[in-house]
Amino acid sequence: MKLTPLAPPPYKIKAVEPIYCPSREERLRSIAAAGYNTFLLPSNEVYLDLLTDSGTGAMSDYQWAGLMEGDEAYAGSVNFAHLEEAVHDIMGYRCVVPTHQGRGAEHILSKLLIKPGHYIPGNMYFTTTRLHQELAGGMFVDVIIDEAYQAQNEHPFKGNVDLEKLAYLVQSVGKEKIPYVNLQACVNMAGGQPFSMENLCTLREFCSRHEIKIILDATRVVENAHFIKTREKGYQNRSILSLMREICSLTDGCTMSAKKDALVNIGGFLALRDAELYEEAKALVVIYEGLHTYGGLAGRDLEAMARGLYEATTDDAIVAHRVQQVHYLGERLSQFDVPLVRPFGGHAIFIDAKRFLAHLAQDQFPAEALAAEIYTESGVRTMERGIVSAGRDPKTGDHYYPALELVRLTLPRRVYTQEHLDYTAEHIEHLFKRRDLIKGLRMIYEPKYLRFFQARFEPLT
Ligand code: PLI
Repeated sequence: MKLTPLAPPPYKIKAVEPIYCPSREERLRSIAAAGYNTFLLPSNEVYLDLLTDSGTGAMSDYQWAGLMEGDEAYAGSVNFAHLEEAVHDIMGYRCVVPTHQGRGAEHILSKLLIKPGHYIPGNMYFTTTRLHQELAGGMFVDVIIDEAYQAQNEHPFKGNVDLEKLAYLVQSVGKEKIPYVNLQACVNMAGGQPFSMENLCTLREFCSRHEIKIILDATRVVENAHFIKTREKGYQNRSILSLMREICSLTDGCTMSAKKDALVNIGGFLALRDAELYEEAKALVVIYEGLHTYGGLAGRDLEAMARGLYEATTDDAIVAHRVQQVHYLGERLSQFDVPLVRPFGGHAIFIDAKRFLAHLAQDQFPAEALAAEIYTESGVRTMERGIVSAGRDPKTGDHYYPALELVRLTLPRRVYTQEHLDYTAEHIEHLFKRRDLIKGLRMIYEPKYLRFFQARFEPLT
């Protein structure tokens, strides 16, 4: 694959954080002590941290300045008013409930709308989202297009909803049992794959006809808007801000983990159009998060979030450079024939561990084993997104066996440089050459919920 040169970033570096690369012996000791789970590594034993893009980005000087303007009043902080204004202006939703992060919003939404026996269709599961749906008595139903499960398929909008699958569900269970469609922007577990505006318009038409709400998971909606602009015919001359407004106008509300596209280290919100639902959400947020004007956050966090939302959506170069960095890493790895999910998504490059470690069965946890090996080889921390993340079917207790068994190399926003990406790609190439020697893992400790965070493993002998 031809390498597209990476354009210089639209920012310069004002503060630096020293990093240290542990020796191979130290890395071997660290990964064993972490039970071969990269989530359990202390971050000072990690050289480059590509675990997640969640809360790991660099804020701008304007956002840092906003921290000093935090109004830490218990009730009615002015920073909440700034956040409300930003969400209304950029996304069009009038009712905003701040939460400590995305899953706080998912919790309140699930309690608000899901009753036992409900079905929640969505374009592929996300770990915390599905768990909150299940804990509220609902059942997630996957209605993403089949192409999303084909790692090699070059479909530009693999995050699209399959309207036939959705229609079949509505026909089988009845629209009364479907409180909303959960539409995720840049579908994380599929490789950061966007939906198209055309698909969203068709979905809106279908849902309006059947009186079903659409709730957007807006966590990576700015990246989704970028892909509509660059991949969908007719949108090339549109600004990210105008695309954001159009996407949100076709939905009834959103959950947001602001730790991603809103460029902050902590924060989230639930936004709604319906004023009655908003009243109920306010009643719930005081139980689980905090008063409805702070939702578990400090005033300064609300300010950084309001500023981050504006920054991410009014300077189109920020998201463009971020996506280019991801694609640069993908192209570098492709030069070495490392099997990757195609096309490259918005926040991360995903290695297809089923093909990288074709000699391992899925219940030998190939993606978990590969993430551990990448750390041992290079000091780079990545994340498993396969059978461990998928968890177990609550009814049968069996593992879910997801079609995609992936290792995610996630780029924090505005943190690493091209040299860091080159280092990562070159070390994974070395590993790819000796891939036949990599052994599978056995799980020796499994927590009840979201096991990927805390499970422990040992190498198979
Ligand atoms: O980590 P939270 O609670 O702020 O957000 C939960 C969440 C919801 N939706 C989506 C699409 C996510 O990606 C998400 C969190 N993602 C994490 C932590 C990640 O590493 O991808």
